[in-house]
Amino acid sequence: MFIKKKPSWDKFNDSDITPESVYLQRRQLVKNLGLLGTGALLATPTKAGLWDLFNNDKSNVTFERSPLTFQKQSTYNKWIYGKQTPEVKAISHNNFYEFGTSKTDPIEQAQSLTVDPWQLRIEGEVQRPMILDYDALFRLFPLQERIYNFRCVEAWSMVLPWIGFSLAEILKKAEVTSKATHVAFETLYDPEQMPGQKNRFVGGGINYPYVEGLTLAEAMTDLTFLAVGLYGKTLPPQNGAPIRLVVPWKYGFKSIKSIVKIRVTDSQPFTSWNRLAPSEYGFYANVNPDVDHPRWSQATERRIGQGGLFSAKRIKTLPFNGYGDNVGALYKGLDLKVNF
Ligand SMILES: Nc1nc2c(c(=O)[nH]1)N[C@H]1C(S)=C(S)[C@@H](COP(=O)(O)O)O[C@H]1N2
Ligand SMILES: [Mo]
Repeated sequence: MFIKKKPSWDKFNDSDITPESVYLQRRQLVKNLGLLGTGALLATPTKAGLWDLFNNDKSNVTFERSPLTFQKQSTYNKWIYGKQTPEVKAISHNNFYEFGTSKTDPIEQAQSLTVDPWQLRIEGEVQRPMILDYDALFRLFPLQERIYNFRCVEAWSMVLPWIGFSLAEILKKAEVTSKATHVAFETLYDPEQMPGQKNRFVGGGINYPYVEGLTLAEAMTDLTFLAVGLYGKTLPPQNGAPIRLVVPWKYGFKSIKSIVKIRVTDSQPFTSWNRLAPSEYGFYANVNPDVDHPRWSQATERRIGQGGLFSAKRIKTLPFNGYGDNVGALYKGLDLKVNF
């Protein structure tokens, strides 16, 4: 299938993408300076740059990732600004509180996560509930690669090449009923495999399983993606294998990992971060430089993997993370300061 029309959110140039050789050279430089394997530092928005300098080692990665076949749609691989994040950063600087709250806990703790067998249930307000097994996740729809900007509420960001398909594809197949208003998502609950679920201190106080939600209109927008791969291969567990949500115009916490349930609902579902700290994390969580987090500004962000040795490059944050043309209409008439 050929994509004839370039989507308006598709603004990368191929020249923006860093060749692998360049970042491998950079890694060698950091290694020569003796900076590898120094260990994790506390990563707060202000310290993300320091973390970026010191942690560059993926020697503890053992999880095997399979190459994926996908449509090399160069039209999807474009973006407004910046280069693709080096893979080593994307798979070693993570938030996945089921494995601990520091940025390096996921890569260190998640390698033994069992992702096959897996079951993903689609249920609730649908005519055709489904249970998809591991293989179905890769077979159900043609896989596409989409390079998206990704911004965490902690004011760091990356540019990531996801592989997967639109959430809308699955929802169309399941035939959403006329009562549906929202879609709820749930991560695997397995305290034996996830130390953060076993121990409240390790898991950052979240009431597990991790849950998230979207309005039905948000869920049906083509931009809303279910990723099964990253950098041409299946997802590493620390990034949410075998399947995770990617909602590029919202703060990263909406992009729930390692999903076992998609439930179409007739009311707004609970979401983990909103339940934990409602004054800090709203249901919508649209990226918005004009609405600060109570404890820090959201006007700028640190682009992980770009900039000099001593700091990640700081860039301006865009409304809806740059995707306003695509999704702005979903929020017509809504006060985005109240509905943050
Ligand atoms: N189940 C689950 N999903 C999650 C999280 C989490 O702790 N648990 N963290 C979220 C946050 S805050 C961010 S920024 C992204 C990070 O995705 P990445 O590690 O692949 O960059 O995952 C999101 N999805
Ligand atoms: Mo985040």
